[in-house]
Amino acid sequence: MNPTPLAAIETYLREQRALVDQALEQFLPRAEEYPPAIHQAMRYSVLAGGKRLRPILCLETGRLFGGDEKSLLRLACSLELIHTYSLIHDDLPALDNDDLRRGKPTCHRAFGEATAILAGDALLTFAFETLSSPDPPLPAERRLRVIRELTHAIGTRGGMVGGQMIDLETTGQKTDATTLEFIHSAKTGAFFRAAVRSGALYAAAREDDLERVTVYGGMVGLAFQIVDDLLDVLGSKEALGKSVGKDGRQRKATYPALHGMEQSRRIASRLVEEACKVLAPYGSRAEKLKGIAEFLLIRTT
Ligand code: GRG
Repeated sequence: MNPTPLAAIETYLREQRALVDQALEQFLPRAEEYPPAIHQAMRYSVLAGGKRLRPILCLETGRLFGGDEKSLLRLACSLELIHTYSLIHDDLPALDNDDLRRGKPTCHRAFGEATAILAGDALLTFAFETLSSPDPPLPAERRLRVIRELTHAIGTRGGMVGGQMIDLETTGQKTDATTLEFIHSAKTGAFFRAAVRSGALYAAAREDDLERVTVYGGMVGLAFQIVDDLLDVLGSKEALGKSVGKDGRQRKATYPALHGMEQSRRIASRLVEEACKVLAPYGSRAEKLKGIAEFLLIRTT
């Protein structure tokens, strides 16, 4: 009997996660390497789990355009290192002040605030050390374009830190739909877009292909964050491995707060539908990317 599409995508995601986990385990500095405290904190947060969605999107987009698996895996791991840095810093007392992440005490809870700040810094730095490694070889120009792509996506101008800044500034205030879309697209969407774009760039995709995956990545990233907002209301701490209900308590700008639950779900579904349509020219070769997008709508973790 053929597995249901949902079971098939779940199996695929599990396999891909294992691939990324194994590579991360190898790339990260050993826990006993001097100075051990920082390496232990880095490994603790990265290897605590996580869905590895950004690396998987990057790998799958790179494969779509015939990218080399070994190079793509290095790039994919760099994305996860950056993502984990953002989670560690986001959880700090000065920001979200969270105790739980990926089902475990947050980095600052486990290692102290100073070490957690350094572990975030170290992961961000290590991501670019990993990316700039000459093994496997890659034309320097292509590598540089990817580095520029990622730095822009996590920077201040329409990227992760910029989105986070506006998120902070608007907390507790009445926020309009345009500002909210900007916050989500910058804080989360830009990095999703960079995940697929960097995979495509590594595989030397053509500009028209790059444009298609850019639209896909932005829409999927925004849909992901809307579902994240919904899960903060509907999800459980046990399944998500992080605290829930915080957005409402902190009076954060979210889709459910502004548009209501039903309308937010509809917006997310429409984004995923549109994102999948953009991939139509690739036919069944883009099945996995479509499956990942659809999975994001029904995720509970
Ligand atoms: C520089 C002090 C300082 C802080 C920066 C960059 C930053 C703080 C925050 C980034 C914004 C951020 C953390 C957005 C959250 C996006 C989000 C919903 C993350 C959760 O992603 P999942 O569900 O997590 O993919 P897992 O654990 O599965 O990897």
